[in-house]
Amino acid sequence: MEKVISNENSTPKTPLVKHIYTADPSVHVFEGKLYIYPSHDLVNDGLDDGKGDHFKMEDYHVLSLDDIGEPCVDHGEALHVKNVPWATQRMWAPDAAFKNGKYYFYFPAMDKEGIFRIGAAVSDKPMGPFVPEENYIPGSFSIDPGVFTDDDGTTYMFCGGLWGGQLEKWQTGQFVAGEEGMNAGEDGPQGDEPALTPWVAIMNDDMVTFKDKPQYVKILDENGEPLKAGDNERRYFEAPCMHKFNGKYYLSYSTGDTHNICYAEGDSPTGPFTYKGIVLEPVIGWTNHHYIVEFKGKWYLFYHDSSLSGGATHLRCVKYMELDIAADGTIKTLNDLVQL
Ligand code: FUB
Repeated sequence: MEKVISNENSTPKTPLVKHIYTADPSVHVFEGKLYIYPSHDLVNDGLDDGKGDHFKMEDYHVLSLDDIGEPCVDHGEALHVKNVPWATQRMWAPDAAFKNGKYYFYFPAMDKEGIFRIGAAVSDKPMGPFVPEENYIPGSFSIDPGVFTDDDGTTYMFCGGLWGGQLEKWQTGQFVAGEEGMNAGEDGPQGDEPALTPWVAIMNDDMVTFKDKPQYVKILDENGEPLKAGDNERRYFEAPCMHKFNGKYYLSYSTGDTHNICYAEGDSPTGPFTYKGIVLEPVIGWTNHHYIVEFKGKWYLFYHDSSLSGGATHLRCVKYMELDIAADGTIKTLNDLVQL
């Protein structure tokens, strides 16, 4: 693996690295450093056909920061689709975890039937390289695995994405092919019907299988009713992330076509969660995807935008900002209003 060290110190609202395009950050404190697990956007001439074909994503690089403000290190390729026996394409937003002395890397990819599944890969080191399992995690589907380990050691995987992420296709419990791209939402609930939500599964101790079938979480409004499918400003779309603050659990996520990062609060990691507000307003580019992490007593939001490529939706760059969280868990809304 070829290591590249940024020649600039990391600063808020600035791309962590500029020699490759990165997106969809997940961030963990391992061995006292911040390890960033992003997607890797490759240059692609394909037009945005609404199906996600403009995203050319076939491998992953792991980044790290010794400390906030230090230059970012790119540890090189950690996993490539060509080495994953069951996967064919679309290595989208990943996450990682540490247990039993091993590092686990989780990633969505399309299987040989064009269905998104979640894969697991293992390494002795936080930066990989990661050795993939022969098959995807049995029972997994859709995109954007977000992994959270609670103080009691239980690890949860949250997952799911609308439209190109195929969450609408699983409402019967089986994959049902249907509309694609921008029209995929027509296969899901509409208007006042309850919106779709991410699923959660508890990981077995082996960290590569689930204890039980995934269950959909509940995201409720201020009246205790499920958020509605037509409530595009607040309903779940993709990018689930869980953080724990003062004993409460916070599920944050992207609203997709309205481009917000929102959050909802619950008393248990499996919910129900009640909608609280916006963490990050829309950024340059269509997608908005983030991670919330505590490091050395401060909270940070890692996110991406398309500023480095001058606005190309499929060529993004990971950045960070410090988060302001009040004692009651309320998060102050942030924005990154880049002028291109
Ligand atoms: O990077 C590909 C997809 O775009 C991710 O899986 C979504 O979260 C969105 O950021």
